[in-house]
Amino acid sequence: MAATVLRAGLCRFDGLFSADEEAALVDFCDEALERGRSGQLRGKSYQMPPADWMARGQGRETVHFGVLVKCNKVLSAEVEALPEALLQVLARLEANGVLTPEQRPDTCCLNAYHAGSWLPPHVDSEAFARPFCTLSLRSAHHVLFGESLDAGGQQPNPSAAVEGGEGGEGGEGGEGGEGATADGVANGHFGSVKHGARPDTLHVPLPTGSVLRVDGAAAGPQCKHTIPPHPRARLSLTFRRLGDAVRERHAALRAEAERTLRARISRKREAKAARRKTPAVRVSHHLNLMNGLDLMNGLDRMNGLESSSIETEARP
Ligand SMILES: O=C(O)CCC(=O)C(=O)O
Repeated sequence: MAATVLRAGLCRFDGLFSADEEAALVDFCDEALERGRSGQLRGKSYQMPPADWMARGQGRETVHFGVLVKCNKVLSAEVEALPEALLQVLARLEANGVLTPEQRPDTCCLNAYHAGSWLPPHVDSEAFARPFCTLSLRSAHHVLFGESLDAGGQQPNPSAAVEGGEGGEGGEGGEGGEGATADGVANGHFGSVKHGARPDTLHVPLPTGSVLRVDGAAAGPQCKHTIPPHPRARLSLTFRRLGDAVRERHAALRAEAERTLRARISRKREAKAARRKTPAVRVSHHLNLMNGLDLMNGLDRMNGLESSSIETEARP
């Protein structure tokens, strides 16, 4: 395992997973996506961006574990818990000192980038504690960090001149520069090259199997990060820990929503029973008959719940 400090707060870890383990993680991601597409995942775990976002490449399919993140907002909707495969990844990160037990993430966002898609500059929600980290899979790419990134520069621009090479500090080339150059997609083949030339922009190659830990100033609020367009499909797993206050607030919101839902069901049944002039069936009996998923789906339909978000920038 090798750790490379790229800038204060930014460290990349390589060699944490064997080739077989990487392949198994890719399979896990593909299966999760397939289950999401076919409606087999809980609640709102699976998210597909709107068609117009997809058309302009600003989109990625996502599967959310632990918490739903939509437009960089943390929402209280029902999603899948962290599965065993991801808990094992976290155990590996911990065993190798990437994260301490106290920093252990309780959420993960699986990002599935299609060929050509990109992620606009953003600062991860303040609802998440720092550090957080991202594991790159399927194909190598790079991420840009800086204070003056802008989304316009992320549009593919094949005619852009290659100036400044990797640009910025830390242009180390990763696995022989695979992420940026192996298939002819050097940084300069996209508009992102102009950001690469800016002194404050850092290009960080992301070889497959690498884990990038983001902390301190690199995690915002001034410094943003962005994924430029990439011609090949890529997967990433972003692990983050909800801040304590946010976790408590979300638990309270869900409890409140559950109480409201129970009261609503009770009122409906009583009204129905009154219309039939028969004794009301006790709501507790009805709720016992509902399985957990019905109840959670009911909760998710409640408006107040989903509007409960904490955010900095609503971007990706
Ligand atoms: O795909 C990546 O490497 C970065 C993902 C990211 O920035 C995010 O999920 O907020």
